[in-house]
Amino acid sequence: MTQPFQLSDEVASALVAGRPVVALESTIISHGLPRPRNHEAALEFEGILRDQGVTPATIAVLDGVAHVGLDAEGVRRISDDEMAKASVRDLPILAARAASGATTVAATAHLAAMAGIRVFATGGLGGVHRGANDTFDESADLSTLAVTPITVVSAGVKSVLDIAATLERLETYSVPVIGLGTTVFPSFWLRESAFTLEWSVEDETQVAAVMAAHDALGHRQGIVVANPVPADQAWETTEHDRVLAEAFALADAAGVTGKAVTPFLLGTIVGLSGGRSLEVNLDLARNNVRVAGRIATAWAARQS
Ligand code: PSU
Ligand code: MN
Repeated sequence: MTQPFQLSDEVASALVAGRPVVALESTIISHGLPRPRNHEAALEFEGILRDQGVTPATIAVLDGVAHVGLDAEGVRRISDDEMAKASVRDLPILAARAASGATTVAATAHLAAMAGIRVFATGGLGGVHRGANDTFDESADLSTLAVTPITVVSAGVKSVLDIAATLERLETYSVPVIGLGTTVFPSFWLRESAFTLEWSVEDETQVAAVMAAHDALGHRQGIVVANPVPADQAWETTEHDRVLAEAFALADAAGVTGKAVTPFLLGTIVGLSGGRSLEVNLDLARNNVRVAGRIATAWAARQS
């Protein structure tokens, strides 16, 4: 059987040498951020890691090949080309058809873990959508983290979701959720949600210690590190609430369902907020990438 993914030379040599590597997803670039800011962001996320001495592994499927680590042309393609939003279940279909897809948190985590990458940065994790008791709309990000050993740094889950239900599902799946310097679960654009966490850690070495203990127990789930957006970069709560209410009304009127819901809401919210939500999204994602770089560095140091 051929290898189900292609490592870039840079990622392959970092993994062999035990140097820190952080996985980055491509759906946030293709479907979560508007052009041309998405391309700048993709390059910037990689640059933040390189500045820390960490190797970025941006993941996407290009012409049927799952790439773990993209070259400049790959980064351009996920930014400019129309491509499918690919979750785990789409991977075999893209492979068989030699098609391309931008990988979600679920698909990115799956491929990264197969490649031996232990740390992953995203913006906000997918979760249980509001109204899921009727629609059953629950992101495969959750069921994938139930079976995928990777530490995901996110600013909580997007406040467009049902956060209570999402946290319950993570509990059911035995996925640890750890606040970084906080016991309040963040909600993407906001530092806080209405929900508290049982566990918090102060720094990246403590995250690496939890990862080591998780491995020693034979656990194969992911670990969620909840990293709130810095206070001076968070969105104003009243404006956030006003825009979200409007966005939900528009999604309802447009009858958006399924995998189109998250990109629709994110895009609509950027428009309704006059671009403010986009700046916060970029800030929180940069912050997650930086923290993931530090965790990967602490993890690599533990292994040596
Ligand atoms: N974080 C962001 N922007 C995004 C996403 C995360 O800042 O666009 C994407 C991730 O790829 C995540 C997806 O997996 O949103 C969730 O989509 P869904 O709800 O359809 O599973
Ligand atoms: Mn969904």
